[in-house]
Amino acid sequence: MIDIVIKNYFPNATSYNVKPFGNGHINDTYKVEFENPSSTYLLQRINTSVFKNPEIIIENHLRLQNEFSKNNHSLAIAQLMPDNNGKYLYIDNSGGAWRLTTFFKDSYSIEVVDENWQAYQSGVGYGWFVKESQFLNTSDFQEPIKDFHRLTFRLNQLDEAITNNIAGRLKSVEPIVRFFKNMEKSLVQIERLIDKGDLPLRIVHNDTKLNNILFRNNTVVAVIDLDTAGPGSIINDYGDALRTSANNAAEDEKKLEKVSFNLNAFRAFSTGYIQQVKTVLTEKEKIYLYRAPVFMTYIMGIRFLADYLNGDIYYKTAYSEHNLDRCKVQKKLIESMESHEDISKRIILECLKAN
Ligand code: ADP
Ligand code: GN1
Ligand code: MG
Repeated sequence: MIDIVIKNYFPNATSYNVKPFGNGHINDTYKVEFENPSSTYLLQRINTSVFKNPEIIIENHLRLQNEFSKNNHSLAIAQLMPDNNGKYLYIDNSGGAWRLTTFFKDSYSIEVVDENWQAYQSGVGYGWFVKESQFLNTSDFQEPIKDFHRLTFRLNQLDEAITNNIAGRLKSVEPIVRFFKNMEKSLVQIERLIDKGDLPLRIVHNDTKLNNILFRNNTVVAVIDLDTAGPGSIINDYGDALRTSANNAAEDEKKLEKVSFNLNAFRAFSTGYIQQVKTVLTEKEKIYLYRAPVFMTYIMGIRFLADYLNGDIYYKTAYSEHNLDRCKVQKKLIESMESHEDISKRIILECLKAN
């Protein structure tokens, strides 16, 4: 199959090397390398159980591509490449949806920050993305997944998973379910602020985990994985980025004692991010940024939990307790973030005051 797909983009190609690539939880990703002349691309089969209308992803990506091409940048997003018929989305005979993009050579992504510059550079990357998107009209974009970061939507999904208990796993996770249920009221306020427009909708990335940043040597070179980019709150991006960039351990770490909020990484990320977006932020956004890490870590925690209860139907998992391990990490991280919230607020203020 993959050869037929490659032929669709490169009808004359004879010699190339194609191999699975990356650590994403959603799409199937391949690196395609040609010799003579040497060139490399990233080929992806879009997960259409997750993205029911992949055309939306392509339209949003092309809009971003067009906007970002207006200025010269030291940072980049991947460019969509047309197929042999000039189309950016290719549907194969079995209904698989494919896209091809440029590949950032000699770049790498990471799963955990172990040096502060990595957090700083990620902050620069994701802040740059929002800054460069500031003049885009949110109504020109469609949501690739409706209500993607809407807390009440995710809470309803969790409630449904609890009621149905399809995989028969509820009994074993009751204390964890209670932890998340006990917290929900304290977070719904953020959603109300978004609904009222107090926290504005803008074009944001919406999937700012650490491994969606590409580094070359010690510098950020690209912001990738634009599948969910579209209308959203800055709370989504800032919070979700810190969920992975300011965790001392991996998203699925089994040894929970390793999981804690990395305050130095938080400071470094916030410095880079706020440098970029300072002039773009509204006063209300500045006030509520501090709550974003807990808000987004909570949303991911209940999504992993719901998927565990549903029998692992959404995220790619490597073993049967994988989603539960991910959920436990989010819980531990929320506890650690909350105990650092006062100092986090002060750090954000310092970043906002800095020149
Ligand atoms: P998923 O949606 O499944 O997370 P991604 O688009 O994030 O898929 O790609 C998976 C991984 O592939 C990334 O974490 C990164 O390491 C690598 N990758 C993605 N796009 C590129 C690119 N344009 N150039 C180089 N590496 C890339
Ligand atoms: C998925 O595609 P990937 O692996 O970057 C998910 C994110 C979650 C993340 C958790 C479309 O991101 O929302 O935060 O896993 N993307 C989608 O690791 O659901
Ligand atoms: Mg990704």
